[in-house]
Amino acid sequence: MIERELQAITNSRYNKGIAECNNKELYYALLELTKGSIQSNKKHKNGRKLYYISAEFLIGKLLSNHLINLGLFDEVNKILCKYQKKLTEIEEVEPEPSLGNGGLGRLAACFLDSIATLGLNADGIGLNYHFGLFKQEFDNNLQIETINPWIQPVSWLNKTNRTYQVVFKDFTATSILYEMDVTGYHNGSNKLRLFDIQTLDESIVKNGIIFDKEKIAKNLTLFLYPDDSDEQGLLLRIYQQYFMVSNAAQLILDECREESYDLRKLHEYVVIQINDTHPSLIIPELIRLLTAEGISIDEAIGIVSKTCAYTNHTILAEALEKWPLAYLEQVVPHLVPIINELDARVKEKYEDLSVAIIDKDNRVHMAHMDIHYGFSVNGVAALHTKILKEEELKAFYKLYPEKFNNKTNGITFRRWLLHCNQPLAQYIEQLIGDGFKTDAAKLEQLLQYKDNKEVLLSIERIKQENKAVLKDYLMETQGIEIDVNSIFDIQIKRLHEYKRQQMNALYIIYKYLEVKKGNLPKKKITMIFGAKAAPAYTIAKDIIHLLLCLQELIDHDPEVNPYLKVVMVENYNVTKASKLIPACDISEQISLASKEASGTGNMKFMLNGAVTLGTEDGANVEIHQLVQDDNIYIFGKKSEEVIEHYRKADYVSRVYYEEDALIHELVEFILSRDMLLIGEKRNLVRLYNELINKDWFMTLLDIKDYIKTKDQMLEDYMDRQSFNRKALINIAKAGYFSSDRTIQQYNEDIWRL
Ligand code: CRA
Repeated sequence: MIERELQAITNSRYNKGIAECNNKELYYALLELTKGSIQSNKKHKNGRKLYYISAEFLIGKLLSNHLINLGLFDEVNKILCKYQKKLTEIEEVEPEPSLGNGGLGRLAACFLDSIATLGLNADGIGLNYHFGLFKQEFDNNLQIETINPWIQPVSWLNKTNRTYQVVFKDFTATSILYEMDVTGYHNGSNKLRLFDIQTLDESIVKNGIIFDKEKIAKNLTLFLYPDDSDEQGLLLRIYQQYFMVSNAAQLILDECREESYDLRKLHEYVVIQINDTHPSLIIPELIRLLTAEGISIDEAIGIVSKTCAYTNHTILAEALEKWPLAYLEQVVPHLVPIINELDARVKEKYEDLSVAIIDKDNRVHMAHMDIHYGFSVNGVAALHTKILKEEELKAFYKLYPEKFNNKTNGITFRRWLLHCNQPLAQYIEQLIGDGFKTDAAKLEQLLQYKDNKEVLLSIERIKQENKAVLKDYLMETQGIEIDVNSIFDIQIKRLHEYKRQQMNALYIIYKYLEVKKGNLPKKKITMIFGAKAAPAYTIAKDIIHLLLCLQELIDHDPEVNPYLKVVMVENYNVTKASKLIPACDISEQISLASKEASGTGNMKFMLNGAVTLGTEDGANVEIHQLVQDDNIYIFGKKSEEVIEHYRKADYVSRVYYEEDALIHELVEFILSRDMLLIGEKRNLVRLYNELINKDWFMTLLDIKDYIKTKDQMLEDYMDRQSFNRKALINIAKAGYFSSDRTIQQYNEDIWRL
């Protein structure tokens, strides 16, 4: 049946049969086939509708994802096999959408998958960035940014007729709506709705990612998170945010009108989840639009406050958006009176100025607006929500204890197990049946095999297969040779000082020096990194430089390279994550306690049988509770202690550097002769100084415990059976981190769809 359909498509498109088509032709044929199946699989949804508004949706490639969700994956695979074609090779043709940056965007994508799977009435709303997040290349051991074009004439995007006018102070933009289908696992579909500006001009981008930031009509939807290190960049971000939410608000109200809903009862029909503060301007925009309908400002504020809910994803001060009122005045002056009114009401009611929306420097605190004028505030892991309540947002928690709730993040098991690790998924199915595919908690049934030698050995063999696949992939994509008989230690995530890739780099230096001294590891270690640094984040780029220099140093040192290998994966993205995670032994989750709101990579690794090396931070805390001490390696200072250091401002990294001989040696190595021969002096010196004089994220505080714990872990790895047992227990306990569970909780406590 499917075969005949596919045959018909290749015939009409290319005038040839499946067998004669190349991978590219087959990709487009499958795209057409899949789109057709989604259409026939749509289900009518009613009831209250959720709009999940987010600046990012890091959805990854979609072909296999849709095939799995539609229940067509195995059949299509079989058909392709028959003609000696491979789906994995066909998939290579598909460009990965560049609509996200990191965890927040990937979370939004996992959520859309679970929302559709649970059959909830909901759409995602965002922007259709043409180049999205930059593409990373390495040149001379430095990160270079180039454009990441991903939109093709035929793709998963469907152009609609919907268009809106978005009024800015200096011009009026005309939008156009694109949509992508979001399929649920064996259950209907929803939509991801992406707004674009009609006047966009891709040709204004020159020299990598440089463009004229003032030509808003031409640049508005070019990039996700354009450089905001200058005033023009900041203004552009406000233009983008308002464009996103004004379109969203108009769309939401239109859909209500289409159903003849009474806008005065908006909250009965609609709930809006504000994903971090990028979409926060939806609050004043909706109030503005409702008052334009003749609703009083009092009533409009009341309606919106019952409709909007806010998710906080970070406590890092620099990520909590505060827009100067003067900038809003320049871009969207019509929102300013409303924001002033919202602020005045807060100031009238509460004396505590720390909860004001507009501060004494005339900056608008977006999160404060969300909390006062939304009905729910949630953090993304238990520890994170606790810190919000007790520290960061304490003053707000006192005012509105009932609004605060925790929703520990989750991941979709369709992509992060069924698709990325088919051998493991099939093996689990053999052991416990396929119930875990719809009820992730069933993975616990694996525990009955935790002492079964044969099962443990099979788990090890599957990892070994996955390592071989990764080896081929790295050879093909970067010409890098890795040893499948080494221990794979992986840290993949955005580059940020709080995530402490620099601490891992110091570990590399430590191991390098150990080998030089003749203290050889029992087994070779391959340390793999993948990370993009924000283009204007200098120290993050210096850390990438350090890692690339260490990679080169070790590659060229015959004394060390039999024992140690460093690999920096270029342009880390969802596609690469899905090759790296199934092959991993040690999952590095080493952020400074209190700083990583949740992390979701930690969950993906666990699900694929990697053991976590981590701090008591974010969702690591919950992983620890689930797997217990024996099956995780925890090190470093706890969040209370870290917070205390910040409060007292008493952490001085130089003291650690001066008083500890080992720390001294490791840090000094950054400026050693060998390193200066390979690297750029300017970058290395800057990073060295940062570590000694600032070290805001306390690398030197935790480095010794980190080294000790990691060495213990490497030692324990040698007892294969016992380490495989840890892997199995991690898989068995990962069910809690299914985004299906997270979404069920959002729906029960917040959305009530
Ligand atoms: N960077 C957090 O730092 C968290 C994700 C998703 C982040 C992660 O710890 O897992 O959100 N925060 O909740 C963020 O983007 C703006 O803040 C992230 O992705």
